[in-house]
Order: sequence, then C-alpha cells, then structure tokens
Amino acid sequence: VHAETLEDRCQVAAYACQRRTPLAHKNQLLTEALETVAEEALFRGSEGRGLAFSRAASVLKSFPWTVRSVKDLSSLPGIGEHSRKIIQEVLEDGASAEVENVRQSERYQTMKNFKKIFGVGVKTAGRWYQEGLRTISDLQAHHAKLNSAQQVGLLHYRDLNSPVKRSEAEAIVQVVQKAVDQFLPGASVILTGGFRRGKQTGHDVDLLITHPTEGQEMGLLSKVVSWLDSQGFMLYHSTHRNSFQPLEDEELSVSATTMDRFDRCFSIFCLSSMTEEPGCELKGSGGAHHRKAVRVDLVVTPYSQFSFALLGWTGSKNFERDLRRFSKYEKKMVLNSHTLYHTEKKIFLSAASEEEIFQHLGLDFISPEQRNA
Ligand code: DGT
Ligand code: MG
Repeated sequence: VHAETLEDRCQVAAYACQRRTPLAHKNQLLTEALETVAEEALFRGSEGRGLAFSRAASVLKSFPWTVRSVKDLSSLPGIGEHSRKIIQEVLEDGASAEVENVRQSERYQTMKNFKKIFGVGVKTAGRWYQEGLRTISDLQAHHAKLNSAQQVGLLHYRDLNSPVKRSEAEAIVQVVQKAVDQFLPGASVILTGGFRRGKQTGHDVDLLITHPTEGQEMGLLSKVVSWLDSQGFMLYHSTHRNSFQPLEDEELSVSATTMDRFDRCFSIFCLSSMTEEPGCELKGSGGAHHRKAVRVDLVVTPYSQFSFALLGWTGSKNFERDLRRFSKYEKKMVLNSHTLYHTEKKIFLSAASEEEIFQHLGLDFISPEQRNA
C-alpha cells in the first residue's frame, strides 16, 4: 500500500457517473464559458463539439479546487485542446475573446431567445433565424408560423422563463397527488429532475407516478390529466404513449424497443396562489390571487421499472449520458429509464432501488445531490 499522493487525491474519473458533483462548485467562471461555446456548437448543429465542451465543463464541476493555471488540468480527463485554450484565456485575461464574441453575436442571442419558447428546439429556432426573424415581436407578427404548443408557449413566455421555485414545485406535487388519489389510492407522486438533486429552482417540474401493484397504473394518466384539465389546472397538455428520447447521443441511439415507452404528458400548469402582501388589487380581502404558468412533465411508470425511471429522470443530463456510456462501453450493458440489459448474458437485471442499479454496474452509489454533473 503506497502513501496517497496529492495527485492521487486529485484524480478525476473519466465518467460523470463515477464522480461526485455537488450543485455548488468552485469553477463557475470556467464552466460558464465552456457551456456558452457548448450551446453555440449545438445551435450550429455540431453535436460532437457541443458534447466535448459540455463534458469539459462537467469535469470542472466535480473538481474540488478552483483551477488557477492550465497546469492544474493535467490530472483531469476529457478536456480537449479547444477547451484548454478557452480555460487559459479566462484564467489569464479574465475572459475568452471567443466566448465573448459568441455572447455578443446576434445569431446566438436570437437562437437563445427563440429556444426559450416552449415547444421550440434548435431546428425551429435556426429556421426562423434564417428567415430573418429576430425578436419575440417578430414572431407575434408571424403567428401562423407557430404550432399550437408554441403559441401557448409564446403566450406564457414570461412565466415559463421565470424560475420555478421549490415551493411551487411542491404545491404542484400536492395538486397531482390529489388527482391521483381519486382514481388510484395508494399511488405515489415523486418529484424528480433538478429539484431531487437539491436545486432550489428549476425550469420545470418533473414528476413520476407509480403504484406498488404492477399493472394498476395502466390508464391512470389520461384520467388524471382530464381531471386536472376540468379543474382548470391545465393551460396546455400533450400526452404521448411512446416518447422520443432526446438524451441519446448518435453513437448510443437504441432501437425503438428500448426507447421510452412510458405514458408521458408534457403540460403547462396554471398555478394559483394567494399572496399575503399588502397593497395588492383586492385590498382588505387579505391578499391577491396570483396565477403563474409552470411547465410540468408527468410520467407514469410500472412499479418494476420505477428505480430505473427514478435514476433516469433525476439527471443531470451529463450524468445520465455518462451512465449509459459507462454501461455500454465498460459493462456491455444497456441502461435506459425502464431496464438494465446485459448484452452478453442476454438477461435483464432487475432492481428495487437506485442503489441496486449502481451495484449491478459496479459503481459506488452517488446520491442525487452529487449528480449535478
Ligand atoms: P431544470 O428543469 O432546468 O432545473 O433541470 P433538470 O435537470 O430537471 O432537467 P430536465 O427537466 O430537462 O430533465 C430532468 C431529467 O430528466 C434530465 O436530467 C434527464 C431526464 N430526461 C429529460 N427528458 C427525458 C426523456 O425524454 N426521457 C428520459 N428517459 N429522460 C429524460
Ligand atoms: Mg426539470
């Protein structure tokens, strides 16, 4: 047994699912710079480049110290030449000219604003930009270009781009639990996504619904959504039986049989709340009625798949991507939000908890709060 050197202690594992990544980390300036160029690459359709910058940022998020010099990077995996150059510029000059150019560019700013509309992805935003559209007002003037989801998105642009608070997410859990209780007593509603990783705000609310008796959950989602709609809780909803899997890299794309097959509903909730603040419209009545539009994803999962769904929906995206890459390249297994399949033994490995999935993969358990890769 050799004495642990400083270098050993600084050793950073290659896959995000082997690292502990807290929410608050020590290299914010660097990760923001890298994430800007990552986003810009995705806007240009360069997924490989985007992924490379995003991975470099993710590695820095797990690093226990503030990087002071590019020499500190020698023990870090996954940081390519280009990322290194950007890091060096930020360290030496306080900013990277390349990153600042991206931030100033009309195309980047426009794409970013368009992407903030619910229902708008890189392709749509890019097409609108090509057509000469630049502002949200331009879009309002060309309303016909928008599909129904995007029209609702535009209508609630401000609300949907103001952070969802934890208290708001919890209020939505209560509402959905009340709906679920009416149709299937004993079913649970679980808050996942960034909130489960300890974030205090999010861009949406990700909810899993399950029941301990396998099969009982079938048909539940449509009843719950109809009820929520009838009670005025829904501004928009779109239910899918077989959702498309945006997470997969090209190289990891899996056959239709292993894609997400949960009942899933993308929705926009109308959250009402009474405020105690004085001076609101309804003076003397003790408060005012406030309404806020909030993005909510509802996913129903059979109990036998719940652990996989929980692991898959807790994120972060970088953590999920590396879990799947690690499974495939290091373990010859296919992991998704339903199952874990051993491709050589040709068997499905069941799991009653997230811990068991990590065990199957030979990984140390990483708590949700440490999955902020
Ligand atoms: P946020 O909402 O901005 O605070 O951040 P997150 O981490 O909650 O991100 P979000 O809401 O986009 O997604 C939550 C997690 O769910 C994400 O880390 C990966 C997973 N996820 C998102 N979309 C899909 C999907 O279509 N299928 C599967 N299996 N997982 C998904
Ligand atoms: Mg989320």
